[in-house]
Parts: sequence; C-alpha cells; structure tokens
Amino acid sequence: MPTLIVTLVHAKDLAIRDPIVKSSDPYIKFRIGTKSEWVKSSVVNKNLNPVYNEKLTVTSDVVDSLYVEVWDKDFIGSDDFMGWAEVDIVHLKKKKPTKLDLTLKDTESGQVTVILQAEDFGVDN
Ligand SMILES: [Ca+2]
Repeated sequence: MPTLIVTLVHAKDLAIRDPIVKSSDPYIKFRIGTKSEWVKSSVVNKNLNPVYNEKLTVTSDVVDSLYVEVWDKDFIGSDDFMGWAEVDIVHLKKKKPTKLDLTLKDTESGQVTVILQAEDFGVDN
C-alpha cells in the first residue's frame, strides 16, 4: 500500500474566515487521490501564520496526486474553506524528503509548507 509521510511544517498569509476577530482557526487535511479518507492536522486557533511541525501518514490504494485542503474550524456551524492545492507525488524520489511550498488556489491568499517522503513508492535514486 503506498505510504506517504507528510511533515506539515507551517502555513502563511492564510485568508480571514472569522471576520469579527480578523483571523481564522486553520487545520489542513491531506489525501491521495479523490477517494481516500482525509488525514487531518490539529487546529491552530486564531492564527493566519500557523506553525504545525506535525507528522502525518497518508496511505492509499493507488499512487495518485496528493490533495491538500485548508479549512477554518468553526465551533458553531460548519467549517469554512480556505483553499486547496494538488501535488504530483508520482515522481517523488523514494525515501528522500522533498520540501515544497504550496500556493493555495480558489482563495484570497496563502501558502503551505510541507516535507513529503514516499516510503514505498516513487523513483529509485
Ligand atoms: Ca473559525
């Protein structure tokens, strides 16, 4: 089973989704392909430049693109969308960490920094 280790480092310049406090409570979720379960990070409250330094394991039945979505946690009502990115992981080098800055789409602003490591797929060195 393809296993990808995602180290979620930080995000910056994220969009405001809680206008009263001019901030957001961002968490970031990952999945490989469009059918797998999402793997979610923790929530950082009231921060548009959150630091996570969190390691997540994402698995899938197939090697496909990695999808990344950023959401604002709301404690009343449903969470608000803050952008997304798609990453080609098919060409990652096997077992070699690759650091990427992902620019978020379909939102006002934002960037997510991750380190990806393909555990059992990818290109042999
Ligand atoms: Ca919120």
